[in-house]
Amino acid sequence: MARKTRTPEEQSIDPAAQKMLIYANEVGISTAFSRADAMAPCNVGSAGMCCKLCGMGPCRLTKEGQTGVCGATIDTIQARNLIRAIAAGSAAHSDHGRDMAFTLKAVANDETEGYVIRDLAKLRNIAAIYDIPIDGRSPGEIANDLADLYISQFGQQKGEIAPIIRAPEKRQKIWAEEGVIPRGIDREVVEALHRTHMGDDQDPEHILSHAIRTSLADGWGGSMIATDVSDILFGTPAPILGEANLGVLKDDMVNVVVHGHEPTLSQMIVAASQDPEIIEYAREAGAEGINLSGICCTANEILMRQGIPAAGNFLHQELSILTGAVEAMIVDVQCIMQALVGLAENFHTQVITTSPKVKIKGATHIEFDEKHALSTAKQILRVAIDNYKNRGKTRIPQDKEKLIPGFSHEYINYMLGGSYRASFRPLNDAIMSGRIRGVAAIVGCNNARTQQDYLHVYVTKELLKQDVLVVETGCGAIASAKLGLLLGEAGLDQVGPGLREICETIGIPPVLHMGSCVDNTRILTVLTQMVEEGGLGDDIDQVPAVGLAPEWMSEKALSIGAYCVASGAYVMFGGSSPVSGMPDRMADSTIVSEFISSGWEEKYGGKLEFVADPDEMIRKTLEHIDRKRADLGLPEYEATKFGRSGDARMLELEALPLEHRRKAIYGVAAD
Ligand code: XCC
Ligand code: SF4
Repeated sequence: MARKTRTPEEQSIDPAAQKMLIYANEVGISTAFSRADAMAPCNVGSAGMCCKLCGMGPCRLTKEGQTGVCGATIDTIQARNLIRAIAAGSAAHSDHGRDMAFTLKAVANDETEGYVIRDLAKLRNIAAIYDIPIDGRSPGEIANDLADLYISQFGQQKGEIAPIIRAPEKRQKIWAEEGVIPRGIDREVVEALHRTHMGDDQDPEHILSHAIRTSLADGWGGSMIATDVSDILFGTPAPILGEANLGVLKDDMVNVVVHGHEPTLSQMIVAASQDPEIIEYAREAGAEGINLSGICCTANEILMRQGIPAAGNFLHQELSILTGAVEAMIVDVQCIMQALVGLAENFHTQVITTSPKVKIKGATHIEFDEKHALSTAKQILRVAIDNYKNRGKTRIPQDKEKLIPGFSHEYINYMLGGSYRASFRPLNDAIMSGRIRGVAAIVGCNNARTQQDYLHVYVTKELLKQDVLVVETGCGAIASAKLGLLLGEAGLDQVGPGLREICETIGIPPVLHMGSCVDNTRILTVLTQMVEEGGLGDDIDQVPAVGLAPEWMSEKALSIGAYCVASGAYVMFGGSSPVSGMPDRMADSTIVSEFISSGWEEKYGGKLEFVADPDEMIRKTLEHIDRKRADLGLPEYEATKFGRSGDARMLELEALPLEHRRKAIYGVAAD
């Protein structure tokens, strides 16, 4: 059956992307968008009905009651596939965290080139959490101890990983009772692989309990370590003005795009690009200088710390090369399409791999290590500059939007109360009064099978109208950025009146960009702090909040989803469900899909669901938020109750006759 080929407008809602897709069609170059159209996903595999764990398979279970050659049921197979994906996601995030911890150790011992400890306050705060002595000690000594502690989390064999103590106490008790507190990060990932080897764990619920443990090793382990160390070394983000979309590329400059995840590389490229010697070298090559931009989570890392523009999210990686204006795309780990190399052959772009873990056939490999970080970064930039003369015709779409990213939990704390009264009290109060109905974290990837950015932006906009405060990370945040939703007060005409009042009072955008995907741990920290502040229950599952990943595609997203559920959140994924099961059964009615929803909710108060229809996702979000409000005894949300303070209220009062005005202000008709 012929597949439907989508038009560029159907493939992406982003005008810059549409322009590049029209060009790709004209010249007959394939992209992830066109390849997705040309190849239908395997309907057996996508529903989680295929097992290829041993040489007797792959076993395709397409009929009711059918089992694999070994007798494995559909439920066991789906549970095994899901935990394997979660383990891979947890491994990816955590290995990133491990590299950060090793970098911290090296910086503490003066073994690196170019890095410093930039955020002493964060170093001291984090060290204090773990009872690492700080008084009278040098930053290097403290950092060395913290690095040792963090490095030991990966290979720890027994006990509990240290960052777990940062969760609400009640949550820790639930985890202890369920026996899911990770012993060591690597251990849980290895055990997930062991349990799913042919002929091991074949009880779906038992397998999925370990999936929770494996995901917790990510969220309250590897990812949290990654965020902590990134802040310590490169600074805790605070709001900064940035720009996003392909229009950030420049015709008269050497365009260098950094793509991937680990800030160790991108931060050093930022530093090197500002080096006078490198700028001079670019000028000698006939360019005005070096123009750096980012793709994917690397973009978020440098955007929220230095305001370096984001060229785009996941599906923009190929599109940026199609502009013909990119001298070099520098990649490290994760979410890097192999197609980049073949695509770049049509242009002058050099794809440069830098991680000892990632090579792509045909790409230039310049290995990056912290001991020679700055020199290597300069070497990479010289390769890019040397390539400037090979540039042909460019077609940079002039689309870009401004944004204000950088809402770390530390900053949110500060912005709500200033230096002296930093606190989450105003946020809790706003939720308790009903000005803010609840909070939604809208995170995760782009997926070439759905219209790029549509689901992210649609769900975000609808929830804002309903007075739901939105926090975002990853490619979802860049989607909102490109479409102008992270613009501070400029976007306030699109939000509900109560939320608008809060945003105007505090001076924040209604969508808070909190960073990259490992920074979803910032959301865990915010939720914990909201609980500790009081008034919203004593555990995360009581907070009127949901997590949404409307366009998910990566295994990391599944790991994030699972640890958020384990932390008490209701999490919904859009797109297709890897556990939907038999085509002749109703979706979401398999034992596994039931278990990760109502089964996990019974244990953890959070649940994971795959909801393809965005309106359904919005409906369920609001229903959940309202139910949590009711459970807390908070007033029912009323759409028109708030939004009258400030200027609007004053104008209204002024319009009243004097005696009515006094009554309105003082409650009595004075005089
Ligand atoms: Fe990758 Fe982190 Fe997904 Fe974007 S959102 S496509 S994982 S870059 Ni994390
Ligand atoms: Fe088939 Fe069982 Fe082997 Fe899986 S483990 S491929 S179900 S025989």
